[in-house]
Amino acid sequence: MRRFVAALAAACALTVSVSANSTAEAALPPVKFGTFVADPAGADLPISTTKLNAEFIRLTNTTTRSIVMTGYTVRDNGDAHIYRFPSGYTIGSKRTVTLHTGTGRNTSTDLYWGRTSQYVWNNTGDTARLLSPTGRLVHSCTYTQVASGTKYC
Ligand SMILES: [Ca+2]
Ligand SMILES: [Ca+2]
Repeated sequence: MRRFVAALAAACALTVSVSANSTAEAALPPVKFGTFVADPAGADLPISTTKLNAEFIRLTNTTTRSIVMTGYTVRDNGDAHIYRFPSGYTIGSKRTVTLHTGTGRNTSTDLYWGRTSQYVWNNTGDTARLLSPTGRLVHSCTYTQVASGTKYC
């Protein structure tokens, strides 16, 4: 009997942890940051398009519907750099887009900030923030200096 009670308690604990987990999932931001490469491998200088594009941050649409990103912005610490999504740009359900710092042709999977002479994400630490068209904070992610140069938001 005691063993049965213990097993029942374990089953209940499992149930609780599962439901806590689904609550956490429900609280996910509709669009959230993922891989954040603030300090790609190798020397920053001299600057090249390849190096600028090796610096990137990913965004994923966590919802079951497409989200039109018109008016959304990605900002760094102190709004020193502000990225505006192209008008009408849409991220499909569960899709991920990579926002590169440099220049290139925008596609459904890759976007380009358009910078040619400066990085966006400080190697010593920086905070990425995604703001809605009305200026509401949708998600933020802080990179603190690590050897890999990468934060998984
Ligand atoms: Ca950097
Ligand atoms: Ca910065």
